[in-house]
Amino acid sequence: MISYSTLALLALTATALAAPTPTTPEDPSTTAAARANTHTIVAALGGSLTFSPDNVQAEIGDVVEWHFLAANHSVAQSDFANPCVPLDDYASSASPSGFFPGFEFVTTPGTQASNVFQITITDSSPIWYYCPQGKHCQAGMSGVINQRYGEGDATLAQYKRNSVGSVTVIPDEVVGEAIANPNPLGGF
Ligand SMILES: [Cu+2]
Repeated sequence: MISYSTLALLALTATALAAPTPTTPEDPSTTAAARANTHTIVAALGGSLTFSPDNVQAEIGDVVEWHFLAANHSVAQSDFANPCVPLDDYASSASPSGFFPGFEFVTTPGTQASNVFQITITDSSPIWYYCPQGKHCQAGMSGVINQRYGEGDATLAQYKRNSVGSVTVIPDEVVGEAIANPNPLGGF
């Protein structure tokens, strides 16, 4: 036999089950909080032989996107020890491993090239790069992503000093691809 108190408990349970779902939003997940960022680097801002900014800290999963102003610049990966030289160009490797999207960024004064170049950061190692046009690298047109700041670590300032006496090597192979500028109306 079901007592009155049991029936009351069942009714309470039914009420609780029928309660509306909470409408307050859940806390954002850590995945959403760690959403990837895009870091924009501009080549030849103000006509200078520079990348701006030339020293970027990026998280794994972030995108680094180079934009190019006049007249004809590009970007090639190197390493710290061999400034202005493509990564692996000096080694016996059969194929280059550093990025170089080619000279796909020619543009006229006052405009930015219709193409950009992107990489996605996959680890925390420093990435050194330079402009392989003419003697731009010797003039300081180089940069680093995720430079380390410990005692004795390689610095961009030292890379640029070492560049002065180096000879620029244009990569003999395109590695990576220029893409259409996803934000052509963005100014700098
Ligand atoms: Cu250049």
